[in-house]
Amino acid sequence: MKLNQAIILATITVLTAGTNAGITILEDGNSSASFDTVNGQYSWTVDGIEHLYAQEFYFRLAGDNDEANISTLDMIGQSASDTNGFSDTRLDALNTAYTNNAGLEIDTFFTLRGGTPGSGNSSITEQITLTNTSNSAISLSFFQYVDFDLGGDDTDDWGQIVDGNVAQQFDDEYAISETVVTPFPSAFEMGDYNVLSDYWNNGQIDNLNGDSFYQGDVAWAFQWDITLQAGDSFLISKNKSIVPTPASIALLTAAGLLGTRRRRA
Ligand SMILES: [Ca+2]
Ligand SMILES: [Ca+2]
Ligand SMILES: [Ca+2]
Ligand SMILES: [Ca+2]
Repeated sequence: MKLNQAIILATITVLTAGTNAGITILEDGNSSASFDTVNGQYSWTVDGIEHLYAQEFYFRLAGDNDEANISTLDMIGQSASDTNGFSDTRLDALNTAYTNNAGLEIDTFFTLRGGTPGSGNSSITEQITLTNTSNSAISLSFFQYVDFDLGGDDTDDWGQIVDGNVAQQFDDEYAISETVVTPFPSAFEMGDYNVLSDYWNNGQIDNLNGDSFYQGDVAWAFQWDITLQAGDSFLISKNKSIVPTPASIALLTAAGLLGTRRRRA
């Protein structure tokens, strides 16, 4: 079991007081999404149900010995906005830009679209832009790390990577699907959050191992290996959707997939 959300919130409050970390809460329809400037997104609630433990972005420049959270870069600016005021006047989008002061800029843009109250549906679109403002090429690996605990618990979840660019996670009540619209990831990994969360800040280079199935406290990551020529930009575009799933269908699907894996083992 992991720390519950109450402890996480208390920790973030302390960090806020100590390091001037900002917290932004987006709201739309039946949903809210919360972000802090130290780690990234730490909450996604749909009809009051918490589904997300963490989503964080990491990078490793050529020559670095480990991956670092993009929040270790200098923040250029951050702004939340209302992109659908005609239907819901609350803030639903967050734009944050970072720089390493050596020509690399990383810009993240999240847009939350909640469903109607009681529907259990919600989606977030994400665009990450990496830009080289220097006069020489920059090579780096960029990582998205995400740990959903669907329905607020991690005990009944399983997940898979399909076709190298779609991550799916299920329990008996909910499903989350993330599609990397563009560009195709260089690598992926579906596994236990204990394993994946140790990749970052562990003092060594880690690359994702291509595992595509896990049952338990599921987490996943995508990796992009990039060389940005002078003046170039690299845009990563992703969509995430949470939907409720009829228990019978989810259980049948899980049973069928697990049966297949047993025969192969
Ligand atoms: Ca709005
Ligand atoms: Ca669950
Ligand atoms: Ca590492
Ligand atoms: Ca999890």
